Amino acid sequence: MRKWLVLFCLCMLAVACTKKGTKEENVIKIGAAGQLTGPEAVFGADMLNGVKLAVEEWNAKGGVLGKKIELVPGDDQAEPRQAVAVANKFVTEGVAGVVGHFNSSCSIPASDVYHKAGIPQISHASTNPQLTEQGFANVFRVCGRDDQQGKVAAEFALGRLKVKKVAIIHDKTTYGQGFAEEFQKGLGSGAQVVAFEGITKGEKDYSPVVTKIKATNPDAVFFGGIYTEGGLLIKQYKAVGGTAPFIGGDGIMSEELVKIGGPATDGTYATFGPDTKEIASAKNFNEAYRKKYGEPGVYSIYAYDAANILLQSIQKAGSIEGAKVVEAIRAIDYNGALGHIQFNQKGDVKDSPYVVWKVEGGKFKQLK
Ligand code: ABU
Repeated sequence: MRKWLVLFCLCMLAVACTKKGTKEENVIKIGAAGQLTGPEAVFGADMLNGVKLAVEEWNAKGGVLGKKIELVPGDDQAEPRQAVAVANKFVTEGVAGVVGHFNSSCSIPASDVYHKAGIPQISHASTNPQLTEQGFANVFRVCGRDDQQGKVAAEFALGRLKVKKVAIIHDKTTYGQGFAEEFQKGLGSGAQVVAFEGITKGEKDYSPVVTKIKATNPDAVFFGGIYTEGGLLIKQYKAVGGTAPFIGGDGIMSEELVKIGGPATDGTYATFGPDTKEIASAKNFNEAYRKKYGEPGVYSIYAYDAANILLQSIQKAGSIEGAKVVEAIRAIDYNGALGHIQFNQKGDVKDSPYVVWKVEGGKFKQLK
């Protein structure tokens, strides 16, 4: 009797193992990481929907290497510690690669986890130079860098706005402060920096800092940070009688800035990539995305291309083995929604043009 019981248990165990094995062998998992909840969740949804669209398109064509793609979302809540937790969870789940994270302060600590596990990471939006300066062969980004956009913002402030006095505010994050320092570097001796102030993210009342800034009588106010604080700062600065235009970067490029800051945001400038509504290669993406998810956010297309680069590289590598996929990403000559993408030795895109946008009538419009 005992013999039959042992045999029965062994059979049940074998069935359980086969079932698990079958599922794992039939899917390829990829991670999509960003701030899916919290005050910046709009950027997180933009990313997730871009990756979803790419995965749906691949699955509709039969998947990759004959297997369906399973998207594993990871919510880092824009918090570095949570980002590391998400990265460790992805490693445990056996993802073949990761799109994300959004915030540089999340992508950088998470990249250490992916590096140790040999998993490819492609950030769609993290622009702090440090991400790809660590010498990690598995780390890539499809967006530009803050040393590039900081220079463009400074050239615009000096050349177009003819500023002589500039006040700088940042949100003390890896991105916000780093971008502010790159902007200041770009100004050189061309303009006087009359204030350089750090704010605490998440607060609601910035009247002390905007009052201080107004008293310096700047020709422009630069802000390194995200739309959540950007919208409040602009609104509160204008409310105390400030008149200088704000200049920000990709972190404020969301209609949410206008929702938070209201009409005070009209006349605000931001550096970002060229308008994808004007790019022929982005047409199919824009139409497909709109049909499923509504109007794309500015970083949706970057997440879509990052996911496609990852999936195309797995296909090319013929394997989900990290080292082979990384090698395929390094060698890729990709023509996607954003146009042509190739990576340099560091894992940055070879070409990342920045242009200047302006809020006019409540909408961001690319300046000609
Ligand atoms: N690049 C804009 C915001 C994301 C980041 O922290 O880099």
